[in-house]
Amino acid sequence: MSERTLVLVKPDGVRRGLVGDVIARIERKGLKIVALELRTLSAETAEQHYEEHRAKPFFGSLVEFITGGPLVALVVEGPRAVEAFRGLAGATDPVSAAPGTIRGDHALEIQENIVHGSDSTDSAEREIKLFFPDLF
Ligand code: IDP
Repeated sequence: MSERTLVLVKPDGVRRGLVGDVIARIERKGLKIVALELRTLSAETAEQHYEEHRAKPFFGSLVEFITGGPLVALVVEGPRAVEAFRGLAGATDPVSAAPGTIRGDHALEIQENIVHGSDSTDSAEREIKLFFPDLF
C-alpha cells in the first residue's frame, strides 16, 4: 500500500543549494515525486502549516523563518512514505541527527534544519491539502 507525505526543502535549504541533494536522496530511496513547486509562503499559510506549534515560544520565529525566502514543496509517494522520509530527514535537532541523514549531514541549528516531513498520515493529508489542494 502506497501513502503520501509532504516534504518541504525549507528556505535555508534552498538558499544553501541543497534542493538537488534532498531530491537525489528521495529518488535514491525509491520514493516517487508526484508534485513539486517552488513558492514563498504567506504568513497565513505558514501559521496554518505549523498550527500545532502555535502556543510554543518559537512559533513567531518559525513563521518568520519559513516565510523568509522561497521553499520547495513536494508530495512524495511510496510504501510507508511518511516514515521513510522521516528516516531520510533525521532527528529534529540536527546536532543529534545521525550522520547520513539530511539534517545530520547538513545542519546544526534546530530551527534551520533544512527539511520538513509530515509526522503522520493524518498530518500528511492536512498538509498536502494546504499546499496542493488540486491533488484531491
Ligand atoms: P519536525 O520538523 O522534526 O517534525 P517539530 O517538533 O514538529 O519537528 O518542529 C517543527 C519545526 O519547528 C522544526 O523542524 C524546527 O524547524 C522548528 N523547531 C522545533 N523545535 C524548535 C525549537 O526548540 N526552537 C526553534 N525552532 C524549533
